[in-house]
Amino acid sequence: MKIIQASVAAPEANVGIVIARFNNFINNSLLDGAIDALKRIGQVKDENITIIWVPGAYELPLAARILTNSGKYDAIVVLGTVIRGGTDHFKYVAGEASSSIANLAITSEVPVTFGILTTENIEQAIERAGTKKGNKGTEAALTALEMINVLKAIKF
Ligand code: INI
Repeated sequence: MKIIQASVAAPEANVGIVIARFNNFINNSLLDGAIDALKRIGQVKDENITIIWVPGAYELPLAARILTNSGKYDAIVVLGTVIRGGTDHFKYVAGEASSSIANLAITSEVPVTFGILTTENIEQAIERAGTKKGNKGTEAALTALEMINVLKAIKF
């Protein structure tokens, strides 16, 4: 039996973080959580982390794709917050962002992790941005670190 499991230490990794400005009072906490996880847990060097701001969650996949295409990054962490409003806008923004990001990871073979909150209201978003329900940015960064090492172990 062969079992492959990876650690989250990736001291030589280059990581891109793509983050939306829309709802940035929440996204800044996701970013803090992601950077903390990359540096403190993953041992990623400060100079090997690149942060790209875009207007909203809808724009995240395009910027992430430019980064995966560049060949310079071992993983991309995507951060944003989509909060349900009075119309269907939420559905299109969140749906497009999530399916495009999933698709990008598969087609590029670069881990692109999903740190986008999709919530009913601001309170739920705050709970998931470093308060009682954890920090989705931290989670997305840890997942990126583990996937960097998983891919290293399974790629020939
Ligand atoms: N962008 C977000 O990141 N979160 C939202 O909650 C949101 N809502 O609800 O409208 C949002 N809209 C902007 C969108 O991402 C694009 O920037 C815009 O549609 C222009 O393409």
